[in-house]
Amino acid sequence: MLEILDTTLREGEQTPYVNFTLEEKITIAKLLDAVGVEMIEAGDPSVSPNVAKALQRIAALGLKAEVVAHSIASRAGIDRAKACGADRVAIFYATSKIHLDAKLHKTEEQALDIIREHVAYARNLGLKVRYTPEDATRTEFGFLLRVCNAALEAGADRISFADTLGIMQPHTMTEKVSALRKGLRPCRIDLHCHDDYGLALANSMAGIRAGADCVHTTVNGMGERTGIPDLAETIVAFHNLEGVQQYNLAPLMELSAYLERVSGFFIAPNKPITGQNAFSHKSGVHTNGILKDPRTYEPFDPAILGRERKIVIDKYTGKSAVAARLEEYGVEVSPAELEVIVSRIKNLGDSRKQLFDADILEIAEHVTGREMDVIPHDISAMVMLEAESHVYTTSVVRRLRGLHNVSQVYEITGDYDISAFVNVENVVALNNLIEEIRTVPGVKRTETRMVLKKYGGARE
Ligand code: HCA
Ligand code: CU
Repeated sequence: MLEILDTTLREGEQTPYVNFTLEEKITIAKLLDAVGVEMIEAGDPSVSPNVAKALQRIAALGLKAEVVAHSIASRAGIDRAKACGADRVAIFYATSKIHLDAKLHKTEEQALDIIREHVAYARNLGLKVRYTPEDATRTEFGFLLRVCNAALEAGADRISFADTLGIMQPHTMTEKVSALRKGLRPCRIDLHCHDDYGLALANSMAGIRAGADCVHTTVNGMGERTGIPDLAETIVAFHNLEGVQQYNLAPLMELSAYLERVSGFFIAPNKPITGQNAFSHKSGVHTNGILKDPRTYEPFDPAILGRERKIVIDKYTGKSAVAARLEEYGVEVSPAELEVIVSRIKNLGDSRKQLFDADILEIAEHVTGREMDVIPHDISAMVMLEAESHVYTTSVVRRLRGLHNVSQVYEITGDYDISAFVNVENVVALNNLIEEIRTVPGVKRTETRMVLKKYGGARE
């Protein structure tokens, strides 16, 4: 059975410029527990007193997940892990020639002794122990087996096969994990795959097929450099493609959005699973297919994540998508009218970035000469924000820009400091978005102005 260790709180906090507060860490840990990951790596207590404190608080939450402390091979570090109440300590010590020579200045034999000693020390404190040969994938394989078996003999029950530089491919992963399984004493094997070539999840899946037990993830794929596999992508890929059913998918979107908000680290719209465009369809051919049967262009139903598909209307749009959108408003048009409406949209779409339902309804009014007494479901609004006086306005802007549905952000003069232009599907979504904006650190108050009509200017 697959296991997941989520390390958003350790590897994720190693993302450049990312630091979580204690309360944020607790919220993240609870959400991860609601997803049902088997292990939460909650920090290395030697990094700072705050990291240690967070670890301690998380260990005391009584979560279902095992709480893991990361640690270098040092007695003081292992003592701190114990003092924090962690269930397990993950001791890492590099084993590749380049790391031993250039970084640690140790011979292989010295490394072996250090690893043995520290694993045994942790075990004697009553901690469960994982040993991570850092840079394992560049370690001479015979030495890797020796070192791991020494750690297992000293009391570790888990080895993390760390692809620290993300250099593996699915087929090399298959070979190495199979060989590890053969050469190691009985143990659990974790996969810690970095994403330097964009292969982290593929490598993890190959490794699991080859006999490993556990995949390391972070929310939104955060981590050093290009990070490690994204939690949501990992869970959905294993769920849909490998039949792994044990995780709760419901909190995944919330977790991703929460992490974006508190980290200021934003995902791309084309990110699989959680990205804004993951279930959006645009060209006439695609939308036509989707409207007839969503299975034509969707690998799975977005509802499993609580998401909805979206049909984007612009110059690529065909008749069926426009007819469907008008139908949503109870507006019926003749085939001839539809033809003209679509051609107008195509012309408009040449000069505009995004069409709102209000634009489409207005075109339909012009073409048919009939007044359409409907209110567009989607709403545009300007949210004016006042920032706290001690806050750097640009940092608030940066966070706002990452929120879904915020299309433009301006720093402005006057009573307010910032104006954000937002576009949402309905009033409930607007309300939620305003609430979300109010939780952005540094936002003192907001005032929202809903757009009633929108006009393009000459220079648009
Ligand atoms: C690092 C260490 C590590 C450890 C992985 C693990 C890596 O920050 O360099 O303990 O499983 O990538 O090797 O994250
Ligand atoms: Cu790592």
